[in-house]
Amino acid sequence: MFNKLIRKNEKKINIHLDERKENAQKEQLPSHIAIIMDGNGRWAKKRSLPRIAGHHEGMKTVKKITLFANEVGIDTLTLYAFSTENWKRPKMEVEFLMRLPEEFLGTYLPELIEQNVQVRMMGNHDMLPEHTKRAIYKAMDETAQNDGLILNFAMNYGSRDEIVQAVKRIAKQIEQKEILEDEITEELLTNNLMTKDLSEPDLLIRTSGEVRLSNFMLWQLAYTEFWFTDTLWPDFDEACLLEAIESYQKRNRRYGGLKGEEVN
Ligand code: V07
Repeated sequence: MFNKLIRKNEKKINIHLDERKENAQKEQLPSHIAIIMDGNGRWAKKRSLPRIAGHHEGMKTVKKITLFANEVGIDTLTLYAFSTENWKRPKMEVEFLMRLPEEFLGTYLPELIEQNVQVRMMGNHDMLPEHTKRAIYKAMDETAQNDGLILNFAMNYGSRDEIVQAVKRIAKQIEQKEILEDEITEELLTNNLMTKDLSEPDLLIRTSGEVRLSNFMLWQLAYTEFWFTDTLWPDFDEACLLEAIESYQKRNRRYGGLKGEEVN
């Protein structure tokens, strides 16, 4: 029993990354992967570095995972970069975080364009500093014609706020007699969310051992498979992403082609 387990593990380690990638591509891939990129501060603390060093390292992981997800054939990657709660952090840390989109795009945008990636953003833009918005809008603009991976950053995003905004918009449509109460459906609410142009995530990943949603895509994750790992975000790599995808595919296989939800 244990020997079998050990052999299985060794086999897994020994299979080259490319081979694992190719095997994953033979089966149904998650079309949309969403990630809560946790553990940057802890990564830095372990090395006696300031928290911002962890954020900076985490930024490099974003680039690595984006290019790999694109290579594998994932359609959409949504990354939780900055939550509405993150404003409570020390001013200096917030200022550093707000510089990261510029640094990221300044360094990597040419390669993202070359790799056909489309940059998008969801969240409340109003409160973001001008310099942050400028960099992101420019990237969105310059990648709008691409048709590869959609790289969707959740910036100043909170899911309950997103739902409240959607409800307000619908209320206004009713008030202005554009729709009737009976026309309020799940689909209508879905179409008033910030993700209206995206599919729902098939796979949610959260790193760093926390097992919470933290106000992330509450509506959109209703049927999503969750995958949690103790790996800290700056240590997350191609093999980790493949492991999450393999786990997703194993679960999918277990449903044995059953369509729809089996709740009983
Ligand atoms: C941030 C690095 C990843 C770990 C999580 C916290 C720190 C990339 C971006 C980004 C955002 C928008 C964009 C291009 C890049 C980013 C923030 C934090 C606020 F268009 N990484 N990263 N933004 N971290």
